[in-house]
Amino acid sequence: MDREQSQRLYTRAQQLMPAGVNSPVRAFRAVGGTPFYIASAQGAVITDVDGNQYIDYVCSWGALILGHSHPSVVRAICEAAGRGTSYGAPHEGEVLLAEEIVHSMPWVEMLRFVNSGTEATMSAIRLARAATGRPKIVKFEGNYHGHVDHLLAKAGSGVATFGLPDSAGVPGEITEHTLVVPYNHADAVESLFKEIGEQIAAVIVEPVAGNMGVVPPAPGFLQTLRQITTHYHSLLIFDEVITGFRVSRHGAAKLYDVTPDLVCMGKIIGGGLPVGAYGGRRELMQMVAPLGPVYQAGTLSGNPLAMAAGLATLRELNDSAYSQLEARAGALERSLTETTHNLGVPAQINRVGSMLSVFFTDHPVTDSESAMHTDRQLYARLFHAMLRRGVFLPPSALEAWFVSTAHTEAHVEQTAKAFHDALKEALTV
Ligand code: KE4
Repeated sequence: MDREQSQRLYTRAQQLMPAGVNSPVRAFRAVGGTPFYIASAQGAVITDVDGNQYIDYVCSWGALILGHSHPSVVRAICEAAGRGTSYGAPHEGEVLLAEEIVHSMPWVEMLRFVNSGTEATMSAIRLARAATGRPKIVKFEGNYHGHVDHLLAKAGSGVATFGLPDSAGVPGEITEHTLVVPYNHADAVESLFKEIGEQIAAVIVEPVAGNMGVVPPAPGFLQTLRQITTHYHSLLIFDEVITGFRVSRHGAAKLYDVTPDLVCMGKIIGGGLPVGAYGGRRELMQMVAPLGPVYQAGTLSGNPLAMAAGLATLRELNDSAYSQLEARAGALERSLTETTHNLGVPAQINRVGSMLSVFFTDHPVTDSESAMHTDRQLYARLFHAMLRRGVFLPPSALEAWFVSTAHTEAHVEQTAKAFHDALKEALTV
């Protein structure tokens, strides 16, 4: 596979940007090798600068649920651009997209658009701390909520696992109010709240984890978080940056019948353009400036092109779209399961709707520890063997594969055949 043009661009990029990329996972460090450079993308297929084509299961990390360059989305962006690219003032597009989201998630009585998932979670936590007057935040190992300082925390030792910085440049004082507990371990949350519940402003959780690979909530886990936070007058924040409009038209909250106090969104609601949002109960959101004392702002928040792309995307997401996503992702899961079984490779496939992960292990993957203790070297070999066969998987075993409405039965069949051959090859190395 010729990668000459990609290599040339990568050499230039490395002089200009850290590791030549604008987000770490794109550098392929988790799987080795060097990234290819994309020239164009259409539907489920991307084309690199050397003309190689790949069926895409990254889909801009979940944002492109309709696939690349969907005609309705492109048309909406072009029409919006003709009316101006940014106003720094209110416009109808913000109202239309907000109405579309609130209509789909009635527990979101009011929301604020921002420019990324990170901004959404950062703002939701600031709001939760203001609303409760409490400093501490509970997050889960393996959950990622963007690169805001106080959420770049890893578990310390002991029950009250005060967060330790998980990045250089984050002082311990910043993460000491961040408590990190294992995902799907409701008992650890209960113990923590018994100990210091009156200091805890909120629990933030990925209702379906996507950042340690896909890990569904254990039965009753989300319900227990809801009961505990209600009992201790803390807030429950669902980080639905991935799952919002992914696992259902109404997000994970409806799927699992648990209503959070605040929800963070991103990715799909921007249709591939930079959009995040946070929202929830009206009395909470009315604390946000300029109505209330919680300051949050953004030059490009509610950008007209991004609003148009998000609205065009959500308007395509009807029941038949979700039925198709379920059919395609289910067929993919069955083919992957059949291959790993036939080849005698221990594997766990976790799937919720059109997001899934393949873990090479003989034990269930239910939290960060079990996700980390899988054969990630085999995944790395599989990744490159699939790339050589024209299939682009996420360049990390701890990320989600995404299926879009642009993935056809033929794409799934091609992927299944590639997976069989690639896994056999990866096993022989
Ligand atoms: P952004 O700031 O990257 O838009 O969103 C942060 C974020 C928040 N919450 C969840 C559940 C997320 O998954 C993310 C970002 N996801 C990663 C990959 N899983 C984006 C890819 C990247 O970092 O390049």
